[in-house]
Amino acid sequence: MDFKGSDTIPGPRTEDQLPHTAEAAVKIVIVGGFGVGKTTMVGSVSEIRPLTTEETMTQAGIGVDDNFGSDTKTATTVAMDFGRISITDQLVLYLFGTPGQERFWFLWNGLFEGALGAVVLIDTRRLEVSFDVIGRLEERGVPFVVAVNSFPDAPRYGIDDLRAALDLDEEIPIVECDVRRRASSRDVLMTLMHFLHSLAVSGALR
Ligand SMILES: Nc1nc2c(ncn2[C@@H]2O[C@H](COP(=O)(O)OP(=O)(O)OP(=O)(O)O)[C@@H](O)[C@H]2O)c(=O)[nH]1
Ligand SMILES: [Mg+2]
Repeated sequence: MDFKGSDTIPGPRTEDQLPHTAEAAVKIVIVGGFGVGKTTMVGSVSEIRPLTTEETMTQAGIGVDDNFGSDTKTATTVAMDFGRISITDQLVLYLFGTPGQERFWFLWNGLFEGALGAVVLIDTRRLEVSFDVIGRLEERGVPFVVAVNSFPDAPRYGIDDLRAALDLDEEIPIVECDVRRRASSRDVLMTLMHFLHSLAVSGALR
């Protein structure tokens, strides 16, 4: 078949192409309850235009969906967010943000598949959601760090109090962040990478 006359299918945009020096790619999931800032984090840190699957929150969701903060929030993730960040010239992270609404949590198992590690985003106004989230990661054996996304009106707790409230082992890093800021989101990912590295060195990484 002669395709000479056909329109050329555009290739990937230059900024979307992997650096030719990239040697390793790692899958990381960003997980947490409804509206904690997962999509915002993937968007702020991604070096490619992030893929999002957000749908407008409508009246139909009232009584079905979580509605915390919905006076300011108009969209919610229904499948996943996807982004990419190069940590070094050789190491690239692929970021998968999970949906926060409980009715979509069944999708998490697929998203956890092959993940080397996770960021658990936490809003201290709704700590209770984090118990389920952390429980699921522990069940799957996915190592994680906890990042507290500091909303202005959220109660502030010391790291030790948070560790106790979430029943986290001593070695699991807990950091504060503002996911709207690229540098802050990047710091969280660096914390996770250092944690994964320490697990690998100690032989604890499965
Ligand atoms: N003030 C403040 N607002 C934030 C912060 N992080 C996120 N937001 C806002 O909070 C809202 C929730 O962010 P999303 O990124 O949609 O949260 P999500 O976790 O992806 O939500 P779901 O996909 O619905 O679970 C957005 O309107 C953000 O702009 C923060 O650190 N401070
Ligand atoms: Mg989202």
